Amino acid sequence: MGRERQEERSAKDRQLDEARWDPSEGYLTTDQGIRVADTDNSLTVGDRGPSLLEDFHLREKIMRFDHERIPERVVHARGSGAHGYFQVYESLARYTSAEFLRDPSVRTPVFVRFSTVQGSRGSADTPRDVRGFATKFYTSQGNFDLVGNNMPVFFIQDGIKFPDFVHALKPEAPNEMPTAASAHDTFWDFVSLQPETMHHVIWLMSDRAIPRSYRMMQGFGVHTFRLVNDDGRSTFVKFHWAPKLGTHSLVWDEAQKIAGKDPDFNRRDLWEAIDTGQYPEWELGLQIIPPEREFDFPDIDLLDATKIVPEELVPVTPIGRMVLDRNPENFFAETEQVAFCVGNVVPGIDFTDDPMLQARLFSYLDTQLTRLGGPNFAQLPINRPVAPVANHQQDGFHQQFVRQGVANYHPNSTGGGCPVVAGGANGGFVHFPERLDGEKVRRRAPSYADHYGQATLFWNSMSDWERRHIIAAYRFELGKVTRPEIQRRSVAQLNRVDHDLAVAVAVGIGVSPPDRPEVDNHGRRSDRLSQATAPHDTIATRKIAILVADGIDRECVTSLVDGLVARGAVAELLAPTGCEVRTGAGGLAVTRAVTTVASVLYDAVVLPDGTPAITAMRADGYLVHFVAEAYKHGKPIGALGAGRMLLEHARLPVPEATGSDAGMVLQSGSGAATETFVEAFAAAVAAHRHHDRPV
Ligand code: HDE
Repeated sequence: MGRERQEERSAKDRQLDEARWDPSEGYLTTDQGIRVADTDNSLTVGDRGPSLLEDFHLREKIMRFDHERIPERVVHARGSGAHGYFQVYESLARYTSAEFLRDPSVRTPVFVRFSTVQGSRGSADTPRDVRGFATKFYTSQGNFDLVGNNMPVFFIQDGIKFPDFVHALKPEAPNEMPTAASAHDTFWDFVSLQPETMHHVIWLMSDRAIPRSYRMMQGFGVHTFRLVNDDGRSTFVKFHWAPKLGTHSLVWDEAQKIAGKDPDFNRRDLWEAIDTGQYPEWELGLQIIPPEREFDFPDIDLLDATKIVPEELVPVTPIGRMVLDRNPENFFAETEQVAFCVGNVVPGIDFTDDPMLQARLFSYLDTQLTRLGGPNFAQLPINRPVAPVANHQQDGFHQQFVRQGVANYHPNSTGGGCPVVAGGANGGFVHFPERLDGEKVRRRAPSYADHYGQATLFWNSMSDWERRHIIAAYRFELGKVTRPEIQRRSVAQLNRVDHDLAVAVAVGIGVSPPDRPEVDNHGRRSDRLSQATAPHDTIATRKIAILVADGIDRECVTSLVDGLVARGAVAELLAPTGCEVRTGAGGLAVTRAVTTVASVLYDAVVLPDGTPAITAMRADGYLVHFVAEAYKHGKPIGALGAGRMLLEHARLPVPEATGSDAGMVLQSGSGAATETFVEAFAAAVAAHRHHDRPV
């Protein structure tokens, strides 16, 4: 759908045309192009006799089916992708020779894949987990892959620990449990023995680990990278993606229920937003650090992936915009076969000596060999650069091109010396000539030693409700741990982050709380870390359930829908059965039967006026639960006229008459929704969740 809408088709899209095929016309054939006469009956001796080996169609059909699966990604197996474009606001030529960052008129095609980390390919979208945010930029100078996450730090400092970390995180070896969860012994055993994980673990215990939508989460390159300009000057940068819709999360109880009600929740959300033209958008920003400032930040080594550089120290400079405007046409060909490699950089972007980044430079290229069955994975349609490819790499499994001529070596005269080696002057990639001197050692730098300070910074920066959620998350996770010594060790580690946090968690899991702080809380904060301080100013694409039944007030419903849709929200009419409900003014089409969905799949609920409808709803346990559950999850609830009767029936605290309180918005009297009501309700939806409600 999005493809037709695009004003101009990108170079990548035109390239994909070569790989597209449309099965909507022509005859069914075998892989050899032979027309098939019958695809429903095997070739047998007589009607009930044995099948014949010569049935090439049967053999081919079954053989192809047998081999449809490829190995899933060893981490980040569950994911969803989309196409789009990136455009820089103004030239960054003073920092980089990367052309896509220098020409504001260029729209660079991108493919983005979002993912969870722990679960298998078929696991639910909403576990407590880090989310991957990987972007492939198809630039005119070749592919640049920014393979990031939705959290700005990582669990470990050195890539050599990654296999240990992932083994501990993944389902346990004897029984392959738990799926898509970190709440188990081996994870907490590892992190409590490896204190460098403390900072990332507190992010994982925060609401960042349960994003409401891929469209509503930040992205981070995590490592410090370099930009290098035409003069060879290097600048350190950290990449930040900021979602246009703000950064919003689910609540934990809701996330767990969604995993059952709609395991594809985040995937569906991304797909539907793009399909309906509400294109997700992010702003790319850079923290820019000149080389002379490398050692200006006490306790922060720029090469340590467990540390952020607080935005108070280095603000984020917005540099461009990414829009995702087209869904994949085939999940396997695009989202499954896309191969991100951290080592894919273009001239003007370079690496640093972060030992995590260096290990990743090997891992991504290596893992694709197994996953995609050989070394030619860069020739798969989704992975092919739009820049020309010409080299002497050859052969291997699944080679797609027929190379011409004899010159498969360099230097050659048989091919006129081609392809020509560019050198730096003609746009060849020249590695930044970093000056290095040192002994070969296996040793962690002393500048990586502070494992707790930034976990404390994160904790200090949270609002009250965010802290409550973090405590509840630690209690949930450690409460599932079966070995008391792991629980005790985890509490002891928390006591180095913050004493009150450690005590609150200990009490919740029945471990004796520490009697005094292990270290004093340094008291520093960074306000940008809290989701509470982020802007809450739009209801675009929020999903609002309007509960209706026979006898609902039509004018009230239509005015509500009009007011909410005009502000960009998605309003759905949910009724006891599908199709339509009766109103005094004729039938009213509904979106779906309420029993096919649940409150956890919506951002807010409205009960319109209509005494007969509301009276009937009061007798319907599913609907009463729907509203009570939405309340429990802090969601805005609107009620007009008779609608308040259902709130009272569900024993929810209801504001007196017209007015709003803690996300409960009321309009008394009958008739259409007033502008005042819609405005107040929209403000409550924009605020997202109302966590300070009495429960
Ligand atoms: Fe990955 N990671 N990773 N990772 N990672 C993979 O590559 C690895 C790390 C990230 O949608 C694998 O193609 C090592 C940090 C994303 O296809 C594998 C280390 C960050 C994705 C791999 C890390 C990430 C992956 C598995 C420690 C955030 C999904 C399949 C040195 C900056 C990409 C694959 C997609 C996937 C290795 C740490 C992000 C095994 C060794 C830090 C978003 O190569």
